[in-house]
Amino acid sequence: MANFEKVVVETDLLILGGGMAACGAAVEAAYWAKQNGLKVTLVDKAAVDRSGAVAMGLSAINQYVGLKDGHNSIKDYVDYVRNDLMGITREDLVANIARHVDSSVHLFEKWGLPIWKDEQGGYVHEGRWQLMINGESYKVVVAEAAKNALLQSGVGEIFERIFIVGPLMDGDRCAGAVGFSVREDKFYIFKAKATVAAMGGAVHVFKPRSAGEGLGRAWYPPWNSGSSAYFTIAAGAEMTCQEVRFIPVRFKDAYGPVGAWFLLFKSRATNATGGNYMVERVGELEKWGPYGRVKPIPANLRNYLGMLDILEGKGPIYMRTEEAIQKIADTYKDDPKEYKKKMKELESEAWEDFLDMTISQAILWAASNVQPEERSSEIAAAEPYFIGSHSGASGAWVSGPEDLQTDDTRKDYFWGYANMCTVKGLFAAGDASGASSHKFSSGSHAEGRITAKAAIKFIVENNTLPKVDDNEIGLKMAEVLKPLDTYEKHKNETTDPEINPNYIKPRMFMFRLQKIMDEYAAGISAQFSTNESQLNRALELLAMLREDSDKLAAENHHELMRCWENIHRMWQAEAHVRTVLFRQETRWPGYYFRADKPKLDEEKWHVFANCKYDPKAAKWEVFSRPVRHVFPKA
Ligand code: SFD
Ligand code: AMP
Repeated sequence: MANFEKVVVETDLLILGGGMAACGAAVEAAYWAKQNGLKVTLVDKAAVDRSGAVAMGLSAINQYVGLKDGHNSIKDYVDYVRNDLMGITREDLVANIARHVDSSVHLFEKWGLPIWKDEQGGYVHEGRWQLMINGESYKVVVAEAAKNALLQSGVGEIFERIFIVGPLMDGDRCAGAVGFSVREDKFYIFKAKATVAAMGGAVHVFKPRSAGEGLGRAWYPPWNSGSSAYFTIAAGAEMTCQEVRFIPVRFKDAYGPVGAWFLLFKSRATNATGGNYMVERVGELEKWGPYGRVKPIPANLRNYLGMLDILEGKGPIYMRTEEAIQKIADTYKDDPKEYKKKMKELESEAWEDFLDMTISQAILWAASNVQPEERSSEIAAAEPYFIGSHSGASGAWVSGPEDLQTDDTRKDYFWGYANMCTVKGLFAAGDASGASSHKFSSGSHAEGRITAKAAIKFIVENNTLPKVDDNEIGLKMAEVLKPLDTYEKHKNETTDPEINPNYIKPRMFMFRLQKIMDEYAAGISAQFSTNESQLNRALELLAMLREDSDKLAAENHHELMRCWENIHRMWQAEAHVRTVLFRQETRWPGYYFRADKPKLDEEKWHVFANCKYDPKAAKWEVFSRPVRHVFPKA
């Protein structure tokens, strides 16, 4: 076996990940740990300052309820999320985040994040729930507060560049995690009384549009690879909404955001013939039950109307940037000086929107001579991602807060500690927790805070370090490092290290996974459409892929990480395919279409589709759970 030093770390609370949810968890945990004399350990595969989805920055905070201004209520937000997710959402979880999110935003501002202000000193809204920010350094600001909270209070420690592979278990209780350094020959064993999984969602499970040297360019950051899903599945936790992937419509090829264009600049998107699918196809919305009639129209239905244009050969679809800018500037047309000033301002806002969060889109505009005030830009539906914090919903099935349960929901949605999975001592937040979409960066931070507080309560009430069998640790270490051994053993049996009959490199393995998902599980090549036979074929091919995962080979630390990232993706893929197969209807056209079950079926399928893997029996179970209301329906 590869010669790695074994490092054992004992702690009270273990926070896995260093993104928005983990940073929220760190701030809250530091406070409660100090009160209770506990230790907190945060582990990130990267450097907290720039890790996760917010690494490049963001141009907006997408969840701000504004309770203080009295414009919106918590119920308003719950109604919005329920409708956007076509009726399938955990209202207790959404409401819990909604009532805490504003305070996370106020903290961001206090820590130095510039939020746009209007002339009266109020926040500039992009849309009803979204605030405009100068967010290039958003993650650095949030990370600094998390690091200060943990390190200055003396309760915490932070490990960076440690890739977490999977859970440690003590019977039915989570006992911590194992991982390895991506820089040094060290294998880490973290033993903890409670563990928070906050390792983001997953990208590159599906074949991306990008090819060749652009391959790493996707909407979602390439380093979030399904570790949260794998961790919770491997611990035996119940998962939810694994079918609810997210497909963002983005500026084509560099994936620039569209929110500011649609909401702030009030832009239209039109097809090759100048038609507006949102107007011309409005009749289609009638087919999608009550959800087709709400405002805003759910994200998947907006996608779907555009996709119908593409299917009918009416592409490309263009964001009419030039028209939107002109329309706003026209309100100043009687004052040439003001008009010129406004045009300059709008032009710079357009560029800043990309420079704050998707720099490559600004580079693509520059490289292809696009001036947004003069020329439209193509938009397109991206490949599917798993991001339960945005407009998808996949994640672990977690307990809601006690005070938001009704007599009806208490039995199904509550088991003691907010955001605890169905596995004792294991908690999930941000993309790691499911059925609570539209939390975005701010809501994920708030959910991290909620989760850490509950996890500390769990520790105080269950204050024993779980036992971990040394034998099990030895087996895990051998399993984790195996790709290095496989490479060493067989590296000389080929003239090209990339191709060898005795092993498979992680890059090739990823291509194989992506091809299966793309062609059989409603990826881009399949026009986001699938059916029962295709899904069963995907499962056959995934089973063979799983067999071959035993032969993954790594030349160095970096490739070892790539091996495990792809194993994590493969498990996310399987949970997805099994759940799409289970749900016998089409509920989210625009995310995926079950061509053999092409209609919404409110009577039978107004339920959550949950799944669970039993690691001992090596068996999946997929089943439904009721959708119950905490608030009266809108
Ligand atoms: O509009 C391991 N999001 C946006 N939110 C907003 O509020 N405003 C926006 O403007 C947003 N836009 C946006 C957004 C996301 C993306 C990808 C883009 C644009 C391009 C959503 C938020 O970013 C998202 O909701 C939150 O970041 C979710 O928080 P969290 O904590 O669940 O995930 P994370 O921040 O990505 O952090 C993950 C962490 O896990 C680490 N990690 N650590 C150890 N071991 C492993 N195996 C690990 N695997 C991962 C990561 O390093 C990271 O620290 S808009 O365009 O949509
Ligand atoms: P995006 O850039 O698409 O991630 O959008 C940012 C925010 O605006 C998210 O909260 C989206 O749900 C929302 N959004 C984007 N486009 C629209 C639209 N056409 N109508 C309503 N909300 C939108």
